[in-house]
Amino acid sequence: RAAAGRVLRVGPLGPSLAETLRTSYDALELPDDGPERAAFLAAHGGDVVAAVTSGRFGVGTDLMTALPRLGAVISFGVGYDTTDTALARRRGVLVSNTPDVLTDCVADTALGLTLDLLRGFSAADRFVRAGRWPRDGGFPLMRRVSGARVGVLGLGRIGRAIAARFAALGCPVSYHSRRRVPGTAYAYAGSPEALAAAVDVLIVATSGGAGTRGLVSRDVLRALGPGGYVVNVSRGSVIDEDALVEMVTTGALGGAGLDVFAAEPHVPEALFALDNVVLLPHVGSATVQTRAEMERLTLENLAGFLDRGALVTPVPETA
Ligand code: 8YV
Repeated sequence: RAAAGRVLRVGPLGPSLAETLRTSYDALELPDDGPERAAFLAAHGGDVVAAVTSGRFGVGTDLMTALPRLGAVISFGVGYDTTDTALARRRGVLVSNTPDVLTDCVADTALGLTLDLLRGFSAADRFVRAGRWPRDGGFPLMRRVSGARVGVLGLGRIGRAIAARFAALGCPVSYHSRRRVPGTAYAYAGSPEALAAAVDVLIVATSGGAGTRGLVSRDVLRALGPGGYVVNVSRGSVIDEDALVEMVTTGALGGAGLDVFAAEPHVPEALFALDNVVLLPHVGSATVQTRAEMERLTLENLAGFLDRGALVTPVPETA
């Protein structure tokens, strides 16, 4: 084996992945934050060569510092903003994620959230279940999706899959990314604000982390306006959530479809009573098929590191 030492599981992960880590790798399990964790790290921190985690937990600065022999952070999921990649790079710690295998499911989620938000399907379902159809007559008219102007913020792998879905609905698609993406026919907007001003629906598909925190600011939401909608399948941190809550409540923003939130699993309760928002519990990649692929890729990265000292899908920062 290229790396002799213990595997550490950070965060619960899925039951089947946790089971494999326990039975095939005799993995250690990081206790919840508190005195128990400190004692655990003092006893075992020096044995750990690989940590398996997810974007929800990650290996941040403090934990990485407590693992002096760490050689790899293997993250389940495409986003790894909770892992300190700058420190990892300085220390020569490799980091992997699970790209590509979840692209279609996350793009499907963006499409589904948009259809639900503009057409009011979840709200209409609540209307029927409450027995209101015979009492109140028909449901109010909603907003057409086909042909609506769609802006994708972050035209990476997932952003492109989202764009292709909306292009198929006859929606004019434009985008903003840090850089222009060569070889696409979609119109480029020079800033998030310019993009928001030009579209009916703004779909957030950037990566999370410090570089995109608050990118969808109050000004960007204002540019979207009362007739505009925002959909987020990225990270809650990308949107100014306080501004969003205020603006969907007052009608300064038309509506929001959200799969991710600033402080998951807590969702601002002010949103619960609103019919112009659709709220999902971070299910972008949550299908049996995709989660199985993510798990397979996670275990391939772990085996690659332990056997050959190489990851299958390293992230660009530490590749
Ligand atoms: C999570 C995600 O990884 O891939 C991502 O970045 O946000 C999800 O797929 C998954 O929920 C496990 O935390």
